[in-house]
Amino acid sequence: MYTLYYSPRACSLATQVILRELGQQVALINKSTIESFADINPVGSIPVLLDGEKTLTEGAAIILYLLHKHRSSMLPKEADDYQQAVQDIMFANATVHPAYSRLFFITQNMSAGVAQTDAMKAAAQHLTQLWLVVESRLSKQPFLGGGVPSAADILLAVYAHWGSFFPVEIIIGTRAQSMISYVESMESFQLAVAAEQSQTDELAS
Ligand SMILES: N[C@@H](CCC(=O)N[C@@H](CS)C(=O)NCC(=O)O)C(=O)O
Repeated sequence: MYTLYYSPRACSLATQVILRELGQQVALINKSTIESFADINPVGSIPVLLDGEKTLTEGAAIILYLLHKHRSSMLPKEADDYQQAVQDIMFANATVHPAYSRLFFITQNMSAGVAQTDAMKAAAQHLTQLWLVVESRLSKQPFLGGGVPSAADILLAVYAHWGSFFPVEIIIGTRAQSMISYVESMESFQLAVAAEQSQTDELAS
């Protein structure tokens, strides 16, 4: 049994989906319920995963660890396929995630006005470019993982939702949109969202 520290609809949702894809049990702890989260992760970010005595941080590292440990086909053995899978995970986690994080940062740290609007537009344009890269990758296959969703597809589907929080246009092509819709319809994804929601409802009552 793993324990996952999460925030609703944050990147930790992808970790939970992947744990479910791997058939693993997971207990969820909402970060907001922890008084001193810095004691758990001094960086302050989620996901944080507890595996027995071990405390794991950094989303991509956690996912690679889980795929390796549970011998998942989402982490292929053959060198070229392995390299592509890791590159895709890093593209999602280290390139697309921070590009979305910019929107949160601008909203939280710049006063409303022309400068903020321009910064938001520039961030959205960058995201549109990144989704074009995804669109191009999907010209020959439905998922970054080929015929089936990979960890990177799951990460991207989680991030794509964040665009709806902001008054900007981020263009996601039809192939990427189909990939996202498929991942969102997966049982593991639906159960993960429902598990977060049920805790949120409990906290509110
Ligand atoms: N490099 C970290 C960054 C993770 C990250 O930015 N997480 C966001 C949520 S998606 C976060 O924890 N933000 C602060 C917060 O929610 O309080 C990782 O990949 O795990």
